Amino acid sequence: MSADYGSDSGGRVKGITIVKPIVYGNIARYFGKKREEDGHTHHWTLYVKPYRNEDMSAYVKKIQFKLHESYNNAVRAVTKPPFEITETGWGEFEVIIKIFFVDPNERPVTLYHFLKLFQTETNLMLGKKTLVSEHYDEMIFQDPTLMMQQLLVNTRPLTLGPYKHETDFTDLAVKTVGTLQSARKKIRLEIHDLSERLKQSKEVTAHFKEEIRKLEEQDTLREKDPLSSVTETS
Ligand code: SLL
Repeated sequence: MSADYGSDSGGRVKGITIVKPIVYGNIARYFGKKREEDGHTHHWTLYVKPYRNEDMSAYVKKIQFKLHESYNNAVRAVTKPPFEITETGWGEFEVIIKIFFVDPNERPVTLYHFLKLFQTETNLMLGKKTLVSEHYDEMIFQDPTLMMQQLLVNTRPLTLGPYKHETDFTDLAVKTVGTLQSARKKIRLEIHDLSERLKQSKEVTAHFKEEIRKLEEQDTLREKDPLSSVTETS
């Protein structure tokens, strides 16, 4: 028996969302001096990794890295893990990363990463030799085809041993929650402050409205009886 997904569903299973967290970026290391032949100064590796220990090639067909034009074959494609490019160079530039999926119905995901080479002053003082510039992100698959759903769900681990990242993302998540909480508190206080000011302004407006009303009332009285004595209001 064949399942009927409806003529306009493109074979997609409705109401399903699968999230795949990833980590992408680069690490870099200074040679220690400038290389005579080509002026290169750094060694770097650019990558896209799964956040969890899984073999992404089950559902990723290839990952394309578009490097700076000064590189030979600036567009590099990697079809199996590790999805990374190792090179040498002298300058920083923006990389366009495009992830293609096994299911051609799935639109490729594009990421932008600024390939960093130069350490910050602080890291240099701390004696950190390897620069790490990486980001956490999530690929979201909305209503994937049945085939893609199977590929996304039935993945195998990438490594048998422990799997960890350069960045402690759990720690980063805790810190980010803290930052968000204090921002929320600050905004709450600001809202409170502004509503107080609004309340005061409303009171002032009401007061003046009342004054206007009184003056208009006097005016009307004067029109009706111009001879009546007018008492000045302050
Ligand atoms: C800059 N806008 O001027 C950047 C460009 C280019 C980086 C950086 C060497 C390539 C090669 C290389 O590092 N290019 O010689 O193969 O800083």
